[in-house]
Amino acid sequence: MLRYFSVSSEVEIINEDEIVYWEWDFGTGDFSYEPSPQYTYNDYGNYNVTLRVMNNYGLYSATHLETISLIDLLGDFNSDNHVDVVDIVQLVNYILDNIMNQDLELYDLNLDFQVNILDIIFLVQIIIN
Ligand SMILES: [Ca+2]
Ligand SMILES: [Ca+2]
Repeated sequence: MLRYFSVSSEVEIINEDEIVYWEWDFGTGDFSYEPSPQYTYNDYGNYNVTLRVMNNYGLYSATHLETISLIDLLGDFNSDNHVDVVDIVQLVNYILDNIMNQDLELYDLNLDFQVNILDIIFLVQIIIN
């Protein structure tokens, strides 16, 4: 369940040419001092990512804070970053419209190689939890 998060230091506070120091705090106790680090989170959740930079005169910027949400998108059939009743409707429509069991990889949530009512139940449980 690794989720990959890429950040870049496009901060308007200081002219980028003058920045000599970057301090990223990924909200996990891990830091990076690269201009555009890549960081992998081990768990889903909300993380406060902060960036502070220093220019060549030794002046620090204000801390730039962004909260990122890493969520499990299993069951997000319409790719709107939410797993909700709209996805249930899409799954129900799929089951009603298709008897060939195509797109198993997408719709077979409980991995029994069939797309049927059990997958709807599985999806409902995802949403409830
Ligand atoms: Ca969705
Ligand atoms: Ca299934």
